[in-house]
Amino acid sequence: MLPQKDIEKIREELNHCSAPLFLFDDDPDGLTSFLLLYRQKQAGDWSFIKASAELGEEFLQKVHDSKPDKIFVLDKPIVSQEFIDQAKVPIIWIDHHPPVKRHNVKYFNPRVYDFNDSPSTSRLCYEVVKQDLQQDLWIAMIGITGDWQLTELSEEYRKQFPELYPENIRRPEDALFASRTGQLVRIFSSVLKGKTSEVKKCIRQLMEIKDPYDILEQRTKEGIYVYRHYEKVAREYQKLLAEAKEQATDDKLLIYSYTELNTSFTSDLSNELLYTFPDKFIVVCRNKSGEMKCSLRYAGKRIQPILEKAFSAGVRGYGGGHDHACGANIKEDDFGKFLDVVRDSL
Ligand SMILES: [Mn+2]
Repeated sequence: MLPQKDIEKIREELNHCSAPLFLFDDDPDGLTSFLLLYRQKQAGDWSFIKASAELGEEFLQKVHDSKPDKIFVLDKPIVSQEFIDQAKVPIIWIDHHPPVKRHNVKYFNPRVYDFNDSPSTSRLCYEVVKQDLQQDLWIAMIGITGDWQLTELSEEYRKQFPELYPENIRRPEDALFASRTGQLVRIFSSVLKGKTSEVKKCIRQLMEIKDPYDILEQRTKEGIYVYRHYEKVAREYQKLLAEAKEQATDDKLLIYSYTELNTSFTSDLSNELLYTFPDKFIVVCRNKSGEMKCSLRYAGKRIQPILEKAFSAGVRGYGGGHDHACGANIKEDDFGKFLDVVRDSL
């Protein structure tokens, strides 16, 4: 966890601005981090940034348009120095990916203190707002669960919503796939999929929703809107999931690729496949303009060294992430070679 002095500093920064711009990763952790800070501040502009993209110069236009007096970057592993230099606005960057060095940015990352301590960004943001927003613990729990984490917050959460987080949760994946909090994670994940205009409208609903049951039981017009969007996305997702499960054989590798132009389900699919097939090395990819955009999951070994081996063997691409969950972009022509390296490494 970040030291209390850092939490206080972030709180100060949030208090002392009038037109913040929030830029966040497009996954449940990034989204809930934003919601927590926004609900505290009740002001500002915002934009989500595709997980595959580093935050670079192409986002300067957004800065130019919204004229913020401060920028908060949430749950993004990489922000380019060019972006920082040219934004010409104070930047507060809160993250929990492997630390990187940048100048002229206020960087808050617990891994700077302890490399192995990686609480989700939503966990950090909840710490910042909790004295005013205890009622938003459920939002933090969605981000935490979405990042495959268990925290001591679950006890308080269970008191508030016993049916959303049953006693028998022992592992993060139990919360994700065998609790209604997991369903909320999937709902929040679906909010980030589809046409940008629809995504924005869904996020605006989430900014208003006070209670998770408003969504789960469709009790308010905002909840109904978000739930309907989720159902639409879920239909598409379930179709792909069924196809992916059919690819499982005796092979240690489970490879599933699909072509879909608008929506990426790779990360959600690979998570659920790993839960169903815990011993397999999961490769889910989306073929887009000659590149295989892959999501890799494997519980048995760290994935990063396998990736490095592939790249040094001449596979063209890039990738990285967490120990047992990585993303990678591999040139389509080298994909066979990439799979050979993975197979050899297991
Ligand atoms: Mn995260």
